[in-house]
Amino acid sequence: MSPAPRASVRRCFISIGSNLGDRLQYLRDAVEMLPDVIAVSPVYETDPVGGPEQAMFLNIVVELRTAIAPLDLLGICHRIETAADRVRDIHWGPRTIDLDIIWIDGVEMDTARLTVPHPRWKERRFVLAPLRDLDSYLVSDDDLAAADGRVRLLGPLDQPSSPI
Ligand code: A4P
Ligand code: MG
Repeated sequence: MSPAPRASVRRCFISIGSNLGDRLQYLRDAVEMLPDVIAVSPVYETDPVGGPEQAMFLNIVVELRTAIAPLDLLGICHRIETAADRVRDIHWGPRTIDLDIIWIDGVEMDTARLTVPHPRWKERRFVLAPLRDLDSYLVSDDDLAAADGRVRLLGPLDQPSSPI
C-alpha cells in the first residue's frame, strides 16, 4: 500500500485583534498558542471599524507556514478565543481576542464556516497595515490608502511603545 499523500505546507496570515482587558497580553498569549508561526508583525493601535461605539483595538498579523487544513486551523483559532474567555454577544462588539484567517496561499473557499480570503480584509487598515509589514506584495499603496480606520504603529509585540 502506498503511503498517504503528505499535506502541502502553505503560507497563511492570521489577523488578531483585542480591545478588552490586557490587550497586549491577549495578543501575546494567542501568538504563543498558534502553531507553526514564522513571523509576527509590529503592534498597531487601531480605531474600531464597524460595530457599536467601543474602545481602541490593538491589532497584529501573524504568518504561519503550516500543513494544517484550513478548517482545522479555524478550530485552533476558536480554541484560542475560548481560552481568552471570548464571549460572542455583540456582532463586531468588544472582544478579548478575535482571530481571523485572512489569507492562505493557493486557497479560495466560501463555506458556511469559513471564507478564505477573508471577505473584508481589503477594506480594513487594521488588517492591511500589519499584513504589509510581513508581505509588501499582498498589499498595494492604493489598497492601504482606500481602507477604513486610522492605525498607529506601536512597535514590536515584545516591546511596543505605550498604548493609549
Ligand atoms: N468565519 C468565516 N470566515 C472566517 C475567516 N476567514 N476567519 C466564520 C475566521 N472566521 C471566519 O466570527 C463569526 C464566524 O465567522 C466564525 O464562527 C467563523 O466560522 P466571530 O469571530 O465569531 O465574530 P466576529 O468577529 O464578530 O465577526 P467577524 O465577521 O469575524 O468580524 P470581523 O470581520 O472579524 O470584524 N476594528 C478594529 N480596529 N480591529 C479589529 O480587530 N475586528 C472586528 C471584527 C470589527 N472591527 C475591528 C476589529
Ligand atoms: Mg472574527
